Amino acid sequence: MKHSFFQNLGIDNHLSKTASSPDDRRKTDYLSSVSPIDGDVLAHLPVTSRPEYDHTITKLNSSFAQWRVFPSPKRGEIIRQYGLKLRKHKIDLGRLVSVEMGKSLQEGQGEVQEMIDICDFAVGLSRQLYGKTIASERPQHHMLERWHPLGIVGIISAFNFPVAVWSWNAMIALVCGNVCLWKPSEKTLLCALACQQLLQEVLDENNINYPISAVITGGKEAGQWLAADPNIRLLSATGSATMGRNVASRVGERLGKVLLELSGNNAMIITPSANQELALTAAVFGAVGTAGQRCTSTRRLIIHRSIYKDFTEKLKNAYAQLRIGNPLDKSMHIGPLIDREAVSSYHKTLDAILQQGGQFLVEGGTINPPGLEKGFYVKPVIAEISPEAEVVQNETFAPILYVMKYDTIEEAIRYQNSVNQGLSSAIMTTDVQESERFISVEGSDCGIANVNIGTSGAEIGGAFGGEKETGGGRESGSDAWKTYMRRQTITINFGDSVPLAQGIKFDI
Ligand code: UN1
Repeated sequence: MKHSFFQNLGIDNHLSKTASSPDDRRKTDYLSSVSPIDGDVLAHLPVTSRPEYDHTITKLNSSFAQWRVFPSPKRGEIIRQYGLKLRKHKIDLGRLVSVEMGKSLQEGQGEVQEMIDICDFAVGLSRQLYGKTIASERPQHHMLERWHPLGIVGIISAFNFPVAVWSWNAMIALVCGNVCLWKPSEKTLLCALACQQLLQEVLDENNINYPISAVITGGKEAGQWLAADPNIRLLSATGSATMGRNVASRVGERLGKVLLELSGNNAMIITPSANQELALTAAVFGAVGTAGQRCTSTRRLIIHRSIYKDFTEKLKNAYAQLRIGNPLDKSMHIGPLIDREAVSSYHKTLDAILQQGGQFLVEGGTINPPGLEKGFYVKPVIAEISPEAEVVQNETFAPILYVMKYDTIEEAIRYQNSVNQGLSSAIMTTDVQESERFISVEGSDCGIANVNIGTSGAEIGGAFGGEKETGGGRESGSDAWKTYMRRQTITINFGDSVPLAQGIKFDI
């Protein structure tokens, strides 16, 4: 595959490393970037060595000393320019996301739009890192709460949102005055190098000659370096619950800070009063969009018994219209899964569905679109199954949708909350009591609870993340920025004595 956008994004020099001599190859480990569209190897990229990692940490620590004193609105100005750079390269970067990750062109560009949006948010935030003044109980004293940056923020990102999720973390962390070290998924390295390159261009244009962001390439081991390293003052990790557990326990050993955005197992409740057309579109996009590889993908539909038959028929018809194939072809709805391993876990889940008493309303299987036989394409599946079945409790990153019946709203909410994950949830209803119930304390236990929209496709303005095995972290908008800063409580005495709090007397 020849792609001019490699050049436009300034990453063709990385590609030239693919041509390194066999001797060079032996000296260094390489990771391959493979397009899931057709199995084409796009690049072989050298893995960061431990000495290189240590060197990067030293450099970032010294950058931090400079960046933290660069006034935050000025930091915002750098991010503003990065947003402009992204606007300029939206088509190219979106295309790279599609080629390397396999999502549709529209969704690839949507991801870049999400980056642009978070840049805009971060620019505003750079003038709004507000602290507090607090009344002191002591005479002639006052208290302040201030926010300071942490230092190096480590970011481990997943393949499914190879650019947006990094930017949620990095743009906020940077305006807060941190510097960032990014370990992208080893499956989407070119995307990371392109984002980094565009940021570097902005720094060069502003004569900022120290790195505020760096990328390391590697697998699990590199992730463990970050987790074990006390220089990483916050480690934000997006991925599976298994990865999150590994990372959190290592960071926990050193009593460091983590921000986790892990598995989702998102459900939509479809009530008798729902607008069924709206519910159908939201459910189908939620389940098959990005080939079911979003943390927010709809995995479960909890449908009221009275409309179950009718609605599942509509679903079956809708699934029959879906076109699976090259995501660069605008007429396709569904692109490939990320790799062979993903295809095999899809198949394992299909076997488990049958073993656990489920039955398929829409059957699965692999497909080989002509000319793309080395890609990783599968059919989206609908399975009718008990909400208690074990397979339903786990997230499979594939377009597999479970459908189940409910009788009362209490029961529906109980099913919705019965899994170990707690990222996103939705209810389709025009009944105000039901919707209020769903968003009340007795309702959804997820970080995201939507009414009459699907489980995926969150805007950047809200805090993004979830409860339980989803990890509890919040990224992106609202006041998620506070996680990237340390809070300092300050008490100032402008009097001539030292009165103690709680009325304690201490005379000398
Ligand atoms: C993810 O899958 O990790 O809400 C992020 C959404 C997107 C982000 C998903 N804005 O679906």
